Amino acid sequence: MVTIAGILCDIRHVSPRRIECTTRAPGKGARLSAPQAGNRGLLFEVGDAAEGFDLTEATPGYRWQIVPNASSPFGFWSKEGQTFRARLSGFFVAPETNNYTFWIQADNQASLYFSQSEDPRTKVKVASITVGTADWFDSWEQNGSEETWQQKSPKLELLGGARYYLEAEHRGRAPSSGLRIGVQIHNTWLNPEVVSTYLREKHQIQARAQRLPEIQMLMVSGTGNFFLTWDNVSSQPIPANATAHQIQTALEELLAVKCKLEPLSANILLRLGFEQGLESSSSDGHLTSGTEPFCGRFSFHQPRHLVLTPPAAQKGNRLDQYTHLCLAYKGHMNTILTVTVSFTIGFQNTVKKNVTCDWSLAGASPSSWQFACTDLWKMCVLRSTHLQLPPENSPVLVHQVDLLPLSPEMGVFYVDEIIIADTNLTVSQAASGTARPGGNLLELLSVVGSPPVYSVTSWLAGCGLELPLITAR
Ligand SMILES: [Ca+2]
Repeated sequence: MVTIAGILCDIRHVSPRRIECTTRAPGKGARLSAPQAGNRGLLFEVGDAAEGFDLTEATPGYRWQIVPNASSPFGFWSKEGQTFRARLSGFFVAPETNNYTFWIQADNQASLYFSQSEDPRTKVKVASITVGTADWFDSWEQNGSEETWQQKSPKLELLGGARYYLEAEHRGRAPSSGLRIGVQIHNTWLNPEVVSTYLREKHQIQARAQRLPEIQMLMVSGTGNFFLTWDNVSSQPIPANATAHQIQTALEELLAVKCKLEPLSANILLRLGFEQGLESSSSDGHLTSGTEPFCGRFSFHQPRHLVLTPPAAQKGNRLDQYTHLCLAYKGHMNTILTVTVSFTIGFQNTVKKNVTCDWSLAGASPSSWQFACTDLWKMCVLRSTHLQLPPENSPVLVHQVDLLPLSPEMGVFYVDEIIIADTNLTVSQAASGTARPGGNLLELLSVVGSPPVYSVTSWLAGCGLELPLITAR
């Protein structure tokens, strides 16, 4: 059976290459002007339609051809520099009942229309790109306020053997690599093992979270002192008429990791715990209370360059007295700390010298803290070959110590408890006395109010849950 424009055509002669037939009178509702399904391939039309004008047969330079693939023919528009408008239209016959997705790819603005029937009048826009893309999965889809960007259609349920009208429009300037329409069939046995040209769609998932604090109301009545308890850790006595700041300090104390320095006899020139900011140092890293510190509540994250300036550094501190540099660290294995010591030799000598040496931080791990000391005098100054050794009894005065952590992959790196002292020492964490309410690390805490009612606002690190109540006794 042969139909032309949906009208039955009586066959007069059939040869392997040719069918001759005569159409019957068109019935009511026949669409004679619209495209009709039947041909193989798609109709490709192009013309130099100006902005805002449709592409029709009357368009200057209009031409057409039937193309065997769902793409513009190669070199379709030869007038270089000329703006053009092109269209691919035709029918998609679903090879089986399944879900399909249509894609477009073009080097300039393009849109794809699809009709759930053969009728072009019911076409709707299913995909569009506002600028060119080099490949099928080049760009993330956007459906924001500013622009719609959709290189693919929604998933369409199509019936096997049914014919669907589709049309793609393309605007650009010659020379152009044209427009392509792609079809993706879902629920298929075709996979990367079977099809060498298999393309994997990429997905971008954007997640947003709103972080809210935990707020607890604390009511204190009576006179004398009371204690606050959180996670079985109790505070120092707090007066009943305490200010919000006093309450805050007491709670922060509960959350701090307690540490012990040994030996007690050690003379300390500089101790940097990052609890009060950078103190006598400068760096490009940042203070954080969002991860477990070594001591206190804060540690220092990702310093690429940390400059330690011991007190009275203008005059200098005697390196032969304060020989040891100690610190707690957490980070990538094989982290090396490059230490530069700036110093002068002798009281008269005003020429500053630098000596740089590497300190390999043994046993570094991104999950646990280590504490270690090095002898700057032995490791850096005495070992330095290019340095003339200072004469006996002539002091080496240190003005500045620069730390540059070097890691094979500069991943996580934290430091805490940086100490310059006269001897090898250790800082160790106390086994108890640190509150982690409900297992949570608290990044930030603030207390407002006045006796007898206070409001305690807690920001949990890493979006923790289940913060138990503070109790007052
Ligand atoms: Ca600290």
